[in-house]
Amino acid sequence: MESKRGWLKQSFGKRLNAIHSWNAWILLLLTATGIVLSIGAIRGDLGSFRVTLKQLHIYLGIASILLLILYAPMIRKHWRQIRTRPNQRANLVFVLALLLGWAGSGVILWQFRHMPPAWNNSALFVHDLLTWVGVPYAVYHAISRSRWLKRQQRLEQAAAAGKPPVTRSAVPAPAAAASVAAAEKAPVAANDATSRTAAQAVIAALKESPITRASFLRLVAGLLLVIAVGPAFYRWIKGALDNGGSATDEYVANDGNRMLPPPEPLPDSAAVVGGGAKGNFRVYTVTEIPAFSSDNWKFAISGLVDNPNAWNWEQFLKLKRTVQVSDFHCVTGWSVYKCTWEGIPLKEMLAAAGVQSSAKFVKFYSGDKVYTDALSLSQANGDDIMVAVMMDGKPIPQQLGGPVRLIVPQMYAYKSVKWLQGIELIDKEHMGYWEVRGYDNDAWVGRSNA
Ligand SMILES: Nc1nc2c(c(=O)[nH]1)N[C@H]1C(S)=C(S)[C@@H](COP(=O)(O)O)O[C@H]1N2
Ligand SMILES: [Mo]
Repeated sequence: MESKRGWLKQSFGKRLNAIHSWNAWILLLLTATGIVLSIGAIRGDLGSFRVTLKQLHIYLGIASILLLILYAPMIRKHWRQIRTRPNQRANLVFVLALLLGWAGSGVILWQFRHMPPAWNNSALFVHDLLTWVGVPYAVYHAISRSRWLKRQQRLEQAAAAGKPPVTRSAVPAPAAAASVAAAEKAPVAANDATSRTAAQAVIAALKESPITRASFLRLVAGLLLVIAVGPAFYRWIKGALDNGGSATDEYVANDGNRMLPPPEPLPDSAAVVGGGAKGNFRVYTVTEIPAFSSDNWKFAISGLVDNPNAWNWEQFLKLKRTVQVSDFHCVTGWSVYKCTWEGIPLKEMLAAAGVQSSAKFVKFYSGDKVYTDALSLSQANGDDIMVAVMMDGKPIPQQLGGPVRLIVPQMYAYKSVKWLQGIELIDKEHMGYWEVRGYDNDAWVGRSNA
């Protein structure tokens, strides 16, 4: 209450300024945390800090929404104040649209567990798009309105008018107005002075080159930003709007795995019964992306089973496979729909291994030697859980977890261990790589109690 009165006591301009600079700082921190969070390649380096960082990003986002709420009652007056400045009005509309868009999509992503996956996917797209557009804009805004550039501009104007530079603080508006008024009041001599000033102004305007140094610098800053961000933005938007999974084709074409012979697709797989995956995977790893060769690749099931087994590639390819179509959802919001997976149903593999009654959990080991995860035995016996070898009729490429990865379609994909090489039946619950670092062990999509 006290602080609120204090806030309201301040002049309108002061409050606007405070909101503006708070907004700038929060935006800077949101950008920094958001960019770090979005880089797939440093997930492993961040480890559990990633979860903290995400929480921080969310708090900052809430703070920025609070600022919008503080600003809301001021908007009418502010809008009127800048009625003669179309640029400022355009800027205001644009910035408000950005902030509202970020806030709306951010809240959806924050509350992803209560949202349908398609909402998360769209929200992530909007959040990313606004970032690609908004952050360069904010940088440009900061440069072009920086005190330094404004001073440049004043210096130039002054130079063009042949006068010593005038700084805003040196001649406050009232003083300037007073001197003009005084000049008008004075007789003859003043009249002379007025017309001289007017004439000088005309000449000054003529001298002013259409491209001033300040506007040139602004142009350069804008161009540099476009050059710096443009190509990456182009790649991102191409991938985001591409519904056919062209990135996957590229991974398949440049696969670093050497698995011979290649798996022969089943008819449903060769015909891609799902019609082809819709969307692009984001390649996630917590290690370097490993490469495998059929010369030394092995797959084993062991632990509390009657028939532990190990296969080399050729033997593994003889296991009976089936084909299924399923969606793939990452906990960070993106989804790939209608993937046609071919592989060995996990429950068949478990049945063949002869699970002992003391076994309660199934632990999965990645060939990256770092990543693990686990399912309860009853979860692991779900019909659609697959030890996958092919996607859309092609071998799973290295980037997407090939030669063999786990697919748990109804859970967030951190359960879908890439480069799967080991399955162990255990009697105690095991917390997987991300679960240890703060992810929910309950990973069901859209039906969580968390
Ligand atoms: N070995 C391993 N498996 C993994 C991960 C990983 O980092 N390492 N990331 C998980 C997460 S969080 C997701 S969303 C999916 C991503 O699969 P993709 O890289 O094929 O898109 O893999 C899952 N399996
Ligand atoms: Mo994920």
